[in-house]
Amino acid sequence: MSTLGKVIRCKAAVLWGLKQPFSIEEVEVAPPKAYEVRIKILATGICRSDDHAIQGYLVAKFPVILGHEAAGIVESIGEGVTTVKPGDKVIPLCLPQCGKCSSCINPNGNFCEKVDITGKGVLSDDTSRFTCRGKPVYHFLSTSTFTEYTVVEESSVIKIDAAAPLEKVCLIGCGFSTGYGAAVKTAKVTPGSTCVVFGLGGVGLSVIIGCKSAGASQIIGIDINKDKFGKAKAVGATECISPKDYTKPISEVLKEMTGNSVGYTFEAIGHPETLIDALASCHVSYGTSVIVGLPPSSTMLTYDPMLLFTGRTWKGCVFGGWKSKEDIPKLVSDFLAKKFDLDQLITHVLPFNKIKEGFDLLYKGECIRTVLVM
Ligand code: COD
Ligand code: ZN
Ligand code: ZN
Repeated sequence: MSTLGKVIRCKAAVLWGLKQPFSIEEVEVAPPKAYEVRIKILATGICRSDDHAIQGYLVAKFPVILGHEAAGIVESIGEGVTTVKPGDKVIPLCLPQCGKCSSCINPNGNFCEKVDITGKGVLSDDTSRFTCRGKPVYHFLSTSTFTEYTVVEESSVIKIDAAAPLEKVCLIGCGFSTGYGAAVKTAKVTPGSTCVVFGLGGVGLSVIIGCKSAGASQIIGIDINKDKFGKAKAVGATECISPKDYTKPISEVLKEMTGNSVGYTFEAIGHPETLIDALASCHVSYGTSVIVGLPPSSTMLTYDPMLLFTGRTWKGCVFGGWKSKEDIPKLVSDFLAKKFDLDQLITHVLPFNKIKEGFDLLYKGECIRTVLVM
């Protein structure tokens, strides 16, 4: 029976309030309005930012359906939609590309002003497409993928190659692209260079994959959890160290280890102290440090301006610096052409209704990426 134009009843993981457990509920998903797309989600990764919303570090409106790193198939489209059609394989975009705002029209910007970073939780007509037990349930990062069906705006979805395995390329929707792009797109790591990556979670490992593919000759991974070292070396780190093993500042340790040649550092933890450590660790005059992790909102940094005065470059990037609509299909093609491997990042695959176990793995530091399959 066709679902076209009808409300779909399906399973979703609803979070009723801050720091609450997920509740698998039956929700109603309204048909897409004009310029909207309803997607059947088939695979969704668990990203640290979903937990940031649970803990309140990232603002969300409750009750909410979290999840933003996913892949699926278009079920139906609203009036005026031209870039996708029912049956297309797609990736929802937690960073939209509207094509019209000041970031979108500049070749160097990607922070589209349609991004829902302030947690409005609604689509452009200021309403939600989800209801549960008679109450509206809000959207998250314009995507909401911890559900069998979701509705997004056309600016928040892109068609990908029909040959793409959805349970793998879902990582291109956030974690992989964020880290890989920080190295190859934002820092533009040069061949033969020395790189240091702070934080060896899924994002940090993706930075390492980017540094390696850009031809870096020395890649040092840093983490306080030594269990992360094996995987980091498997994806390309040449050495790994824990700051806990040293009494002197990590910048001094790195200077000695590399003969004072650190060209690039990346912070993929999201802590104020390690952001400054990463800045201080790149070369005094030609080093570049890239901010990938984001500390909890309202955090302020204090640092010695001398760190920048001497010539260092301090850069940030969202989603690796990629323009999402333009670049995601290319990243999927590069994956299909075996230019990088995503298998090493996927440590666990669980059925969707085991979402709580997936988050437990994240809290215990036992996974790189858990992918939930519907
Ligand atoms: N020193 C060294 N390593 C540390 C320290 C420390 N003081 N504290 C924690 N770590 C390590 C942990 O042991 C862990 O291995 C790693 O840092 C962090 O990994 P994960 O698995 O928790 O997180 P990731 O890789 O999934 O995500 C990291 C981000 C930095 C991207 C994330 O936390 C974040 O800040 N997100 C918001 C910013 C963003 O752009 N996100 C992408 C869009 S959702
Ligand atoms: Zn994410
Ligand atoms: Zn835009």
